[in-house]
Amino acid sequence: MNRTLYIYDHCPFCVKAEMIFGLKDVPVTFEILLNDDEEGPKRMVGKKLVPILEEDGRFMGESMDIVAHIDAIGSPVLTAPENPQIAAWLERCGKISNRLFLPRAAAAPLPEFATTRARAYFIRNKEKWAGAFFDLFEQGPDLIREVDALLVELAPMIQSPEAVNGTLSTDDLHLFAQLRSLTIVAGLTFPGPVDAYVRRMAERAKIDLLDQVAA
Ligand SMILES: N[C@@H](CCC(=O)N[C@@H](CS)C(=O)NCC(=O)O)C(=O)O
Repeated sequence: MNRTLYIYDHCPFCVKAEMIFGLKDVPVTFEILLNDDEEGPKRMVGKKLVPILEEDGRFMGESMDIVAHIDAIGSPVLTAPENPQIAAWLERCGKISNRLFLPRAAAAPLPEFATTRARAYFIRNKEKWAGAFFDLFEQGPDLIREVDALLVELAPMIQSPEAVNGTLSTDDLHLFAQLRSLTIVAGLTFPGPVDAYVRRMAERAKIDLLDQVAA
């Protein structure tokens, strides 16, 4: 079976889908699309959204559908129940972290922004709903203080660097995707258990963090 996962490197939904391949050692080719490529995704799934999984010429969208599909091969690895406290934390953190993440992702040397047009497309689309990136940079110190406080709250919820609830669950996909996005923000302080978790999960899932391009 030939599998290709179409992604953007910055995209947290894509990270969730990428993780299941790494955690289960299922062979896959990652193909990073240009951010302004509208035709490619529309041809595959009828809308301009990634991740998209192609299996022998058949296409599937929706990150968590892809996760469930791949986890069903052989023995599932996402076996622990979710902890509602993690979802509640993610809900609170997501609103703030996007305002730190998006302007920094837009400036980073990521493959989906390999052309000037692709980067401009991303900036236009994201500024429409997140606000002007320059203004978001100006708010950086306040936003960093808020996220630092949330990361301190998260630390005691992490049961092990191997899995937030002790054994792998879908919480690990949602949480790692969020924390990986935050590694692009220079000046945040990851408390010890959060730092150990994000680094170990990156190893287990075979996904690079964004700290090399942090700003
Ligand atoms: N519900 C979808 C959401 C996917 C999604 O929002 N993907 C974003 C990238 S993070 C996207 O492709 N947006 C269109 C764009 O960036 O132009 C999923 O979980 O797969």
